[in-house]
Amino acid sequence: MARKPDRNKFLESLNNAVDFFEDYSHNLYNNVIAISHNDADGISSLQIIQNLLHKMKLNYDYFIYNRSVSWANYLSGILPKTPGNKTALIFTDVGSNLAELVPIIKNRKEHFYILDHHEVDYDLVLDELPENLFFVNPTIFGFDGLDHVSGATLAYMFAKKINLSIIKQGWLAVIGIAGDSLKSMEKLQSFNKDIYQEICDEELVIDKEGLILFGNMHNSIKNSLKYSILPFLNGFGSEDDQKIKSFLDKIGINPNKKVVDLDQNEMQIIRKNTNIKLGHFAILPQKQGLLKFAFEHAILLNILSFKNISAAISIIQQKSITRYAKEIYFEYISSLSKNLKLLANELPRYETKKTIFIDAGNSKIPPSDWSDTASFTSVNELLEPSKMLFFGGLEKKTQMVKLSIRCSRKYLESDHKGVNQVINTIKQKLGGTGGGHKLAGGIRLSIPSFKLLMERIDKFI
Ligand SMILES: [Mn+2]
Repeated sequence: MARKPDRNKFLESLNNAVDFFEDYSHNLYNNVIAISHNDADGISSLQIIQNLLHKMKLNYDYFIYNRSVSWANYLSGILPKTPGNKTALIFTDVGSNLAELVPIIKNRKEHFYILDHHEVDYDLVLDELPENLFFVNPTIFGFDGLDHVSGATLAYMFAKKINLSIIKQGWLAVIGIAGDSLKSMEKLQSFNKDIYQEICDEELVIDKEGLILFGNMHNSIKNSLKYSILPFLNGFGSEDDQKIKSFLDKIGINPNKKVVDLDQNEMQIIRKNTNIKLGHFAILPQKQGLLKFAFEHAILLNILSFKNISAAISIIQQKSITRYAKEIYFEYISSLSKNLKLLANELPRYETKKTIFIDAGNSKIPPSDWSDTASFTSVNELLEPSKMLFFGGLEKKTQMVKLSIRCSRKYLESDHKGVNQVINTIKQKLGGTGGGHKLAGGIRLSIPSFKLLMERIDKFI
């Protein structure tokens, strides 16, 4: 994984898939099924592919996969009853569970194109993949699926090779990048960086420099201090309006001024008095209000994907936000900042040499919020990045202990086991259900198993 990315080998595999798809779509395919993931990156990827299929005048259907059922179950409802090679399937931002998928694909005649940036769960020998599978995944060539290339970046690269005018849909790729990387734009690397540059050069997206208060870039400085989720500003986050207002009055900043309207001098003053940083963010010029801001647009899609997937798919095509979506967004952001404030200041914590356990079991944070609270704790580096975070506790409804487990990239760099490996070890030794990837995952355990885990936690890690 730490090996140097092999750009040429990866591009070769991408070009190979592109060539086959182009050839067959002229004379063989009469229908295409697009399947994507239920988050901002997945929905952006899907839109890019749909645009391409529309331009190619191909019939298509689309489906969203939320990983709650096995691929076998899911695909049994989607694949044609009589197998044939006139249907192609394109998976975007999903489909690297090859252990599950390869046996299914082997028994089908349809052609499968998988464009994914998640790590493969399988001892992959490229030459031994079924002939009807075109597998494009930069992580097998040493690229990082978060920092280097998003699902939408990959979909964009694929589609643009077939039809150059897809470049006009580049703003979709920027939403995907923002949603998956959760970083300001100057931190993009490799393919993400290259295509972001290209899309800015085409003026489809405008790159701006300013104070980074993600979650509320569209708002007044007063509200942004209160509801920024990246960074979460301990001391401002979820505090009383009056406290924030009087701070801004004291340093001579109009509390109602929009973050994007602050001048150099005002930004300088705010930076001197807080630890807010300057950075780059992306503006979508053809959209309005909150949707103008790529990061906020992506967060909205991530939220809607869980609550109401058809609203998510509809809003990515809209210029302006609906009242419904705006309310859901505000509710999400305000409870997240409230939860982060509780976590940073009040919740009981137990530390060992290598871990921090934060008990949310009897707190005001509902179990349905635990996973997102843990994720934003980790990306905000609110806790020592050299330790693995276990966040959760007793879930009253199920009488099981539910834990969200997170670690930072820094943590992995010093040769520690990733979250997925730790979860597998716990499952082997203590039972429970769960899974995840190297930075994030979750597990449910019985109360006695949890007690044993707490006693021996450093051994598991
Ligand atoms: Mn993705």
